[in-house]
Amino acid sequence: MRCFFDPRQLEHAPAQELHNGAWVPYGEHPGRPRSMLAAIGHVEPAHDHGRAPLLSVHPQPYLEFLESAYREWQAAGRTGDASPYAWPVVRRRPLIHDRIDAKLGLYSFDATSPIAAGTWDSVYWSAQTALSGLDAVLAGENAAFALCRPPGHHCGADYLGGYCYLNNAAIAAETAVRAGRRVAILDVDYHHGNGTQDIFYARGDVLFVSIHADPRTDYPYYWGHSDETGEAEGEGANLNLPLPRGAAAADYLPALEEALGRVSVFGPDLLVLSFGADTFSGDPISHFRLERGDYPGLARRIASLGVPTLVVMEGGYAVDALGDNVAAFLSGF
Ligand code: Q9C
Ligand code: ZN
Repeated sequence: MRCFFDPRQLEHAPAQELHNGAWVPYGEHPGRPRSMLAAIGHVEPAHDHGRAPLLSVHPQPYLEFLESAYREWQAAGRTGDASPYAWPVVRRRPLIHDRIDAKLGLYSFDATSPIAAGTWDSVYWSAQTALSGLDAVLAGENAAFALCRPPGHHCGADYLGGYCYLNNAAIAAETAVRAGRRVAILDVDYHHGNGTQDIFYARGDVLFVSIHADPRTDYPYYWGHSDETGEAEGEGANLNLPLPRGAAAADYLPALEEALGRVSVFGPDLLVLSFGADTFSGDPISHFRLERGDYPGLARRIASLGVPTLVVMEGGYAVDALGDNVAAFLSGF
């Protein structure tokens, strides 16, 4: 399978201070892509598609914020990485904010996604990697793998969160729609893809289906419930299939059958698959029990739809096992 990755995606490297004053890499760190690169072997660099496809999902002021946030944080005399800590809660009146501290809260929904010196370059090239993988599928490949990192499915059109800054899967999906494709998105990361859901929630022309840990117990808590079915034109084009903690392959497969059934009825000619390997039993922040040996079969079942598929990398934090788990999954295509 053709795989895409750009070395600039390694530059995002936030650091976290422990209670004893030591600094450690932040939870989503460059060791993740390094593990995947070691297992996959051959990757092709991304082509630069410019900002237009990013702007098809994210508003210009949000992109300007992402690009300038670290510089503004430093200019305000702050040290370390820029990270939100105060939010305009619901029903606050809209204000024009200049202060970086206020903008960080305005453009985020949680505090898990610091902006470091290399963040903009990394998220820009992560999105370009998704677009480069899409090119391969549009050109006739049955499947391609976009090794996107940082991941994307938690961020919405104008907010970051959950280690995500630009929604790579949404950017690829919207670009495919504008190329005339009928697009479904299937999200099999452990966590609900709240940002992707939000971006397409009122759209009937793009189907979003997600299998994930029940948000009553797991992040992102406020989205991913089974009664979220879409709104307006998008009513019925959103399907959430939450599973309880502890779910293993035997529990996962029926949900996958239901998801694929809905995808089939929708009749896409292109599938964007948001793939997270944090469903693995050994994942340090997640609670499903999929094993490496389960991944090829899951992928084969998805591939059996016969729909050209762009696999977009999302989460997965068992770093030593990550590369081999991803390679196992890709082997099923
Ligand atoms: N104790 C993705 O998988 N919560 N993002 C961290 C850790 C945030 C996961 C709490 C999890 C975000 C793309
Ligand atoms: Zn995840």
